[in-house]
Amino acid sequence: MTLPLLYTFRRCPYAIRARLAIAASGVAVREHEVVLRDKPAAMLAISPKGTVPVLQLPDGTVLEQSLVIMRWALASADPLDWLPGPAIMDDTEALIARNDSEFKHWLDRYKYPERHPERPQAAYRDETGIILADLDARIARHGQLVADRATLADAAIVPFVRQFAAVDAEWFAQSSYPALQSWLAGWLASPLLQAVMAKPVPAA
Ligand SMILES: N[C@@H](CCC(=O)N[C@@H](CS)C(=O)NCC(=O)O)C(=O)O
Repeated sequence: MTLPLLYTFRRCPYAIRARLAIAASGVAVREHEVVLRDKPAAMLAISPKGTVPVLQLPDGTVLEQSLVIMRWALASADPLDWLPGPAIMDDTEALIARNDSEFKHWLDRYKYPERHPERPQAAYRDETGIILADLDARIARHGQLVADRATLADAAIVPFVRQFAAVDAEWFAQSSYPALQSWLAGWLASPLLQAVMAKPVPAA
């Protein structure tokens, strides 16, 4: 049986969220670990925009956005009940939209200050303060971002918070977001995130 083929990159937060949803669904896929500076011709042939993740289904359908891949996986099977019901749908969409626009914008500048020398690195970090405080308050209130259990929103956002926290782990550890810190620690320790972050076996 031919399995869907996922073009992925281990540390890419978009690819991580796709792998998380695939792992949560239990749907089997093959993975192709991409070298971003040398993308495979077969991937560019089906998805010329050249970003990962990309998922090619056995019928030839190509899914080229991480959120589309997440929803496809969870529509196939959702044993952990990650797909948001109507009560949390608006919150889920708003949180992910803010993450993928505003938070990602400041994260890129905080992570690569040398590419954005107009402002000091800490200024970029400070721009995320309102978002971090909101995430922290949500987790303190609900347990996870939008509910008392992990859902699509958590899986879609945690790879970006992981990346943010790693820029300056000492700063993150002493920051005033205790609920966010323990939420991230819980995810990092979870078998699901650990499984999707396992180092890929180099191709022979
Ligand atoms: N909107 C896309 C964004 C994916 C994306 O930007 N991925 C980055 C890696 S994290 C990428 O492939 N960049 C192309 C490159 O670096 O050449 C999605 O949600 O899948």
